[in-house]
Amino acid sequence: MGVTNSIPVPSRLLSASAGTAAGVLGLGVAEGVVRFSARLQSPVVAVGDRFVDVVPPWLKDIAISLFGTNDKIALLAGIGLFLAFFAALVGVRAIRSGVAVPLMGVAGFVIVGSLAATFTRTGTDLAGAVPTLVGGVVFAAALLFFRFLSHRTYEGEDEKGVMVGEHDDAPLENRRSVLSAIGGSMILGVLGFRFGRAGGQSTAGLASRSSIVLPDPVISLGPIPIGTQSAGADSFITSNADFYRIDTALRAPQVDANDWSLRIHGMVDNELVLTFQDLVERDVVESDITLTCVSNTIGGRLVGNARWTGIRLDDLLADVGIDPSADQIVGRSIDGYTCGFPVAALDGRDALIAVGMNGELLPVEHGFPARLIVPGLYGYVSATKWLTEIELTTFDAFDSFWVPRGYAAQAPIKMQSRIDSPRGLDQIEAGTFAIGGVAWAQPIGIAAVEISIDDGEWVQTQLADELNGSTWRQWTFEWEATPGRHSISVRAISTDGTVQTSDRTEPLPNGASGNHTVVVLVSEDTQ
Ligand SMILES: Nc1nc2c(c(=O)[nH]1)N[C@H]1C(S)=C(S)[C@@H](COP(=O)(O)O)O[C@H]1N2
Ligand SMILES: [Mo]
Repeated sequence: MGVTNSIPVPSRLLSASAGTAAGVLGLGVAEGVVRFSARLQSPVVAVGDRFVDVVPPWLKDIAISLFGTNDKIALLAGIGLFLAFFAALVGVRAIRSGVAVPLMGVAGFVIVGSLAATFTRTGTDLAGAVPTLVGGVVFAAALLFFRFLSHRTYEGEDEKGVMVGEHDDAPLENRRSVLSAIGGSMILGVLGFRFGRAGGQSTAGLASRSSIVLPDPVISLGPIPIGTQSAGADSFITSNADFYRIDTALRAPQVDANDWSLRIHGMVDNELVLTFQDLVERDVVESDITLTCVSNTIGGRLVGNARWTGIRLDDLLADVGIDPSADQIVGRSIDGYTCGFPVAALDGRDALIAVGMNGELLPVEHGFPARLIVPGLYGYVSATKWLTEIELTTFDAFDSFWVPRGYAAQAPIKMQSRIDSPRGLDQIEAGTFAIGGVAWAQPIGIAAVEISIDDGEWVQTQLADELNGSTWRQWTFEWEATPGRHSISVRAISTDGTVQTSDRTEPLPNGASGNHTVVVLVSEDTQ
């Protein structure tokens, strides 16, 4: 029968594994090469960055609500899974039939990766594509090698007259060389990844952060008064570890403070360039400010309160002199990200170029070595991390990063209030229960917080002490919980008498509004 003379085809599983292994090796080599120069771009991060740049804001908000601040990990994992699937498919095609189509597929991916790595947010640099090209060549070469190896194995059997038939599997000893090549490639690929991540450019920020110290403030604020903390509310100060992180950078930029400089330019009288040393030689101040993200949904945790150490922006800009026709201050990050806010926001509030957060230098994820913080404005318009430039311009002349993507050009933080305990659908026992939470109306502050149980009348809660108008204010309410299912809603009133609106809006385009409501299940007191 003709079938006994045909060369058996390596199994789908084996071919798919070989394809994946070639992919891991190619990508691992690419990620390893990245370590040698800051100009070399990681293909995965470059593609992810371009993806973040083009993703519509509503999809970003869905991703944040699904994955929270793990949205970056989710995106990278998604890219990884997609690539693994593609590499497996390429392996099956390349090993079991012709190589032309799969190699064209690989070339397609290399082109996409190279473009993403060449045209970055900060400019165009062909060198960025080098790791992708190297990785692509390694991927293709490994694929051809696996094809050769598996076919040689099978053809060899045929020549030796080993009975080969419709069954896919080669004898164990022949399959072993293919399997060990697969294993070897996987290991080499992972080592490449680790090499790329282990040092050089990828830890410059961390290294430089441990070589300098936080400057002392001219006048240091006292300890946070304990009267600011309410029963049932989250910690008044959010620790750096618990502070939410939102940015478009898949990997936090690693900035060496010794190479860093801040350029202040545009519609100014005297352009200025400051080194880190120049910056911290100015008067250093401290301020407690609650930062809020426009993507925060009602009851969400994309809000944090920290003590910031920094330099007053109004003083610095007074020194350079602002052209009276400039109406926008743009902060530009080392990765090209931009925020923009009104010159008019500098009305005496503590807008800072911050270098410290809760008594330490800024963590790398929160913008080391310097970032902007402006009380009362959402982070996306004001709080540029990894700050390298401040440009005075107009709203007519320039749109910051999120504006062309549908978010408002001007975005004061909306007054909000949140119930921290109980959490939604908590089960508690009947009896006295401390309902508690936070409310914010930066920079003017909160005058009252009210709750309504089971849609009843709004009743006053007990406010904790106010620290300043730009921090959140905590509140608590001693509730006699009765058995059953209850809903609790909260609303705030600011110091100018405005009552928080119950009209619900989405985060897009200028922040969510509406009352936070939780439903709680109260069981009979068991005592
Ligand atoms: N360079 C840079 N700065 C940025 C962003 C960014 O994407 N890149 N995101 C802004 C947004 S949307 C917010 S809410 C705050 C969040 O600051 P945090 O991560 O320190 O909490 O940073 C702002 N600064
Ligand atoms: Mo944000």
